Formats: sequence, structure tokens, C-alpha cells
Amino acid sequence: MSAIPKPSNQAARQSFYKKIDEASVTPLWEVLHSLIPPAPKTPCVPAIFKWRELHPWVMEAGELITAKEAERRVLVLENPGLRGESRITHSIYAGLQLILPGEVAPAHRHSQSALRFVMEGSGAYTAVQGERVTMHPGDFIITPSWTWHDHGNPGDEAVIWLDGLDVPIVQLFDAQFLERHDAESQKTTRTEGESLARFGSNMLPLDFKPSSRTSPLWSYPYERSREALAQLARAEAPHPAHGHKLRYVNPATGGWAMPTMGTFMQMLPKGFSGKSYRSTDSSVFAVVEGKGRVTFSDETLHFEPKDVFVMPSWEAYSLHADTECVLFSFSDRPVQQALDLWREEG
Ligand code: GTQ
Repeated sequence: MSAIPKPSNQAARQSFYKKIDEASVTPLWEVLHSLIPPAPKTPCVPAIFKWRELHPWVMEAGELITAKEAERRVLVLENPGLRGESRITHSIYAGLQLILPGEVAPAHRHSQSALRFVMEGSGAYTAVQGERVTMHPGDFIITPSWTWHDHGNPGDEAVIWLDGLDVPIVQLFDAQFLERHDAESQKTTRTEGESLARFGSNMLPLDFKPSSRTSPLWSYPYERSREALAQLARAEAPHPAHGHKLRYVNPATGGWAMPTMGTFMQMLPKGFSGKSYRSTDSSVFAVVEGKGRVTFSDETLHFEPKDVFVMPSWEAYSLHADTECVLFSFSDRPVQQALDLWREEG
């Protein structure tokens, strides 16, 4: 019969841990409760990035480095709980990218998928698969995984957009690849608007077979999204937590527009006071229109147009609109749902 070990035998334990540590072996019982907690435990904290503060810094970056030299002139928005990790949530990277008139951000491709949400200015383009799309505020544009893309600005306004990339997800799987194009800009092989005509009219080419999970429609103009929400707001009562909220879809499958990031747009009527809600996907919100507040525990963040705020996994929050508000948001929800992990409450 073996003796029952004395729980107070700390010294013996420590020397045991030290011995096995040299062979990269470690006792589970010392970490079990942080490894498998009863509910989500994330280093991601609620945060807001105020446009008023960020905008001058983005413009200042424009005086310090060219888009060409930087390859991508971006100020990364780091979650205060994840400093130094180039991410806004545990699973998502976000940054503000600036292209000045006359500039080009050279063509490259990577396994990370990117979304662009246009914050300010018109007239810049992003080119994907031989087609340029001109950007306007509020447009949601996709750069699918492993597609050549370059950005340029033939117009006369500085253009700034919010980049959202699945960098940390791809990093988790160690599946990163990057290639630089020989040419600065890719050849234009399609006329602007082709993808919208082909896939954005509730119709599909007869013989279309999806070759990836990413939407073949990679530009979702704000005009259309906003009009849909405005009409819904006239037609139906708002959802108690989300107001009028739609998700962007891949028109060929009805699934998410991007395989790794879910994207949404919602309208909160003036005076809307949302019920508390939480879900396991930490979410990034970009304010398109209106002023309002997001409340969580006993704190309040006030938001205005072009502010970006983050609500971490399983943090209960509620949205309040002082004026009519339009919010764009994105998260890793498609990944969680594909893995049967996603939960919501409220
Ligand atoms: O525009 O391709 O914010 O490659 C980070 C990495 C943007 C881009 C980012 C990128 C890009």
C-alpha cells in the first residue's frame, strides 16, 4: 500500500517540478484551472480608440514614411490587454491604413485574409484579382486569402480605412505565407464593377462553382447596406439587443462573406437602449454614423463616428444610441461556429 502524500510537502513538490522541468515536463495540477476555466478568460479588455485622437497620428505617419517604403502604412490598434502582440482581440488584427493622393501600396499576397472598412475619403482603390474597386466611406471590401492585392490613390483626397486581418488565427496554425509581386501594381484585367454585376445582383453566372469559401463578391458598398438597414428600421421593431442588424454573406453559399471573420452592420434607432448581450466572439466595432454609448459592468464608453471599440469574449454589454447610429462590426464567429464553440447569451 502506498502512503498518502502529505499536502504540505511543498519542498518535495518543488524539487520534483524542477527535475521534470529540465525535460520540458510540467504538472497539470498547477495550471489546470487557468487552462480549463469555467468560463472564457481572455487578456482582451474592453477598449475604445477615438478617431479624434487617432486621425492626426495617421496623418502624421503620412509625413514620416511613404506607402511604398512602408509597404503598408498602417497604425496598428493594439488591445491594451495585448500590448506588443499586434492584435485588437486575441484572434484578430486591426489597423488604420492611409493612402495619400498619388501613392501606391505595392502588390503582394498572403495567406491571411483581410477586410477593409473605409473610414474617410474617397477615390483610392484596392485591386484584387485584376479588378480595381474605388473606395467610399462605409464600404466593406474583402481581400481573400492568397490573392494579389495592391492599393493606390489616383484621387485628390487622403483615404483611410480600417484593416481587419485574421493574422493571429493564421499564426495559431503556423500557416503563414507571403509573396511580393514583381510589378508594383497588378495588371487590370477586369473593368470596375464586374464582380458586383456578376455576384451582387441576387444572381449568379450559370456555371459558377465556388473555388474558395470567400465571397466572390468582394465589395459591399455602403449605399446598399445602409439603404437595407434604413428600410428595415421603418418596417420592423428593433431586436432588443442589436437594433437592426444584418450580416454580410457570400451570395454563392449564403455563408459568411469570409471564412475566418464574420462581418455585420447594424442600425440603432435614436434613443435605442439595448438589452445586455454577450457572446464568445470578441468583437470589433467601427462607428459609421451617430453618437452613442456602450455600457458593460459599471462602465460606459461614449462613441462618435469613426471611433473603433472592442468588446471581449463573454463580456456582457449593451448599446445605447443618442442619435441614430450605424455600426460595422467583425469577429472570429465563423471559426468558432465551424468548430462548434460559439455561444451567446442575452
Ligand atoms: O493591405 O495587405 O493592415 O498585408 C496589414 C498587413 C494591411 C494589406 C495590414 C497587410 C495589409
